[in-house]
Amino acid sequence: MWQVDYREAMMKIHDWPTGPYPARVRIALAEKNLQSRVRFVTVDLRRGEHKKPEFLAKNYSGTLPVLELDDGTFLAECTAITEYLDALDGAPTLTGRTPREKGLIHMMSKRAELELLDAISVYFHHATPGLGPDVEIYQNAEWGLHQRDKAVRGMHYFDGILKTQPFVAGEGFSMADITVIGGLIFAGLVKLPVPAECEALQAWYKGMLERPSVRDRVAMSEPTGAPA
Ligand code: GTS
Repeated sequence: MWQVDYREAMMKIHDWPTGPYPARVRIALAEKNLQSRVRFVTVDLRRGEHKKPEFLAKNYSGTLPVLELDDGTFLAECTAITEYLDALDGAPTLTGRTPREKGLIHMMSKRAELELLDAISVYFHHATPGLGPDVEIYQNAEWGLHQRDKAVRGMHYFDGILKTQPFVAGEGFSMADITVIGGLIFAGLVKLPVPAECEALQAWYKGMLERPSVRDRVAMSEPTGAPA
């Protein structure tokens, strides 16, 4: 029986090029040097395409990004997709090599979602016009503002972490850094500044924005003129 060789097969990513969550997977792809193995399919968030039945059949949660494998498997959730991409070559660099590294990276990435990125997302969808009235069918501004304040506290937390170590989960760049980067990309989009006193977080982010995987994440899916 013919079997897909996951180490070689092409993949499809359903995403929105400038989105903060899609950025996480794009950064992971570039860190793993997998860009040439991927085709991007744009799902128009502002038109609510991610809430239509065709897309919900790919991801029940109705969120981006989604990785589609050659055998028809759909993987959602940035952490799950990153784990998959990181494991493909048998030499994980983003999700940890030792049990201790894996545990720390998972914990810090989850914390970056809870305390920063997801909180900013709730603020965006509830306390700002978000994706517009056709998509934002339920809004709770009080909850959104509460989450905005939580995100600012999260910035102070990660600033404290980065005062004591070079990366979010320790000595090396990992999925946890990517999640905080996603949070600060979203913060920039909703004009929620990193407090001036969070100097370690600001300095770390400046360095992160210079990493090629972060710098080139949107351009990754732009047409190159090469035959499709
Ligand atoms: N937990 C999910 C993950 O980690 O993948 C969250 C994904 C998510 O919220 N994605 C955003 C989305 O689909 C994409 S973007 O806003 O960053 O471009 N938002 C649309 C919505 O209606 O929630």
